[in-house]
Amino acid sequence: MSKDGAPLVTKTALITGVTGQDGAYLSKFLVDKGYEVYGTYRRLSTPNFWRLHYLNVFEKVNLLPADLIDVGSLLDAIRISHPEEVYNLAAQSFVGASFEQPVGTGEMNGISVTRLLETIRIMNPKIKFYQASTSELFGSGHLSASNEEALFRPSSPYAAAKLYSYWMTKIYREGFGIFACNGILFNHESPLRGLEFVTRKISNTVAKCALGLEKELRLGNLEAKRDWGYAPEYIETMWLMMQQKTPDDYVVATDDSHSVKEFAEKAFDVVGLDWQEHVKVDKKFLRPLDVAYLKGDSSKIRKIGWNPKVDFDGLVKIMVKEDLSRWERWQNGERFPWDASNYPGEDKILSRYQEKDK
Ligand code: NAP
Ligand code: G4F
Repeated sequence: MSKDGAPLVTKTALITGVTGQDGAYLSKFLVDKGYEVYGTYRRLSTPNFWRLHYLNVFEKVNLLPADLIDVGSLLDAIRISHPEEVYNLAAQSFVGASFEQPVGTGEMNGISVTRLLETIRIMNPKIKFYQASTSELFGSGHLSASNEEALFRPSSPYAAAKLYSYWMTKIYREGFGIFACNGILFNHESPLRGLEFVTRKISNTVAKCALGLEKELRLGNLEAKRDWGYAPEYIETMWLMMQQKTPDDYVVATDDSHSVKEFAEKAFDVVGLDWQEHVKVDKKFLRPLDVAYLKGDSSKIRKIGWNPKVDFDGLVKIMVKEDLSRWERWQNGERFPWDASNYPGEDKILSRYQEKDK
């Protein structure tokens, strides 16, 4: 029996991008459901499994080396794992970086999805396929909540590549009868979020400010609004859509939107500091194009049983408290798997926009 008393299922799933935020949470979720879980990771010069360790799931995931741009490795991952369900989460997931590496982002977030779909079509078209689509597809110009029918106006190389893979997923569903779903997920965050994303950058820096380890938080566009939810609740929808009778596309969101400024203000509130004394705007963090406003309408996925509980305030608290606890433990000499202690200050990382200014 699983933790919630439901009978355990014995299915096999393959997750691409198992080392990322969503990959780690989804691994834990599926392992707890009784799945045999395989996960792909890419070869790096330094191991990168801290999130799987953090969730105590590293020992339970079967690891397969594969790179999105290497078709043979994807083919082997499917041949070895024999999955009933493939969750394609691997991607170049940082919108900011997509302006600096547009070609690589196109390969990884666009063409590679066709590589995977082709592999499934040829090897075993009965495999179910989940594609990590995104609210970035909606892009700029929306003034109200977006549902599955809203217009797509991608505003970054990231979003353009994800739009291509969104359509390819639909095309393989309609053209080849593959059970393929697009999860159009709005921003979802957690203490396992990468440090370059704005929410975790804020929670981590706020924690350091509270402990006297840092004084400033340098941010770009404070006015951008996002629909931010809690990642562990979002990954549940990936599984949920794959259990339906027919494949479909679903928006996943809290249906609420807040600005970066509000996030920073609330985060400093959690530790009793005034955000205005610490936040500085730095144009290094502005993008050539930015989506001003994103808010979802997730009625469709809620109709099939999704019921998230964590709201904006709750999310900010979870993230700040966890980063605070980590830095406190670090100050007490405790060492444990965690990204921030190895991360270089962002001043150390040059951007192509800085070069342009010279
Ligand atoms: P993440 O933490 O950045 O994880 C991305 C994963 O992709 C990592 O495991 C990464 O491996 C892997 N990867 C990157 N390039 C690869 C390559 N060339 N070959 C193989 N693996 C590669 O992202 P996330 O937040 O978990 O997001 C998961 C997916 O959902 C992504 O596709 C993202 O675009 C999409 N999405 C995310 C959100 C969100 O708010 N989080 C919203 C909508 C959609 P390394 O660990 O080696 O880097
Ligand atoms: O945290 P962000 O980098 O996330 P963004 O661009 O919304 O993308 C995330 O969500 C997408 C879903 O909508 C995913 F598809 C994607 O993979 C990723 O997970 O930036 C959020 C907002 C942007 O408007 C950005 O310009 O925050 C603004 N921002 C302001 N200062 C900043 C900063 N973003 C970052 N990363 N760093 C800053 O200093």
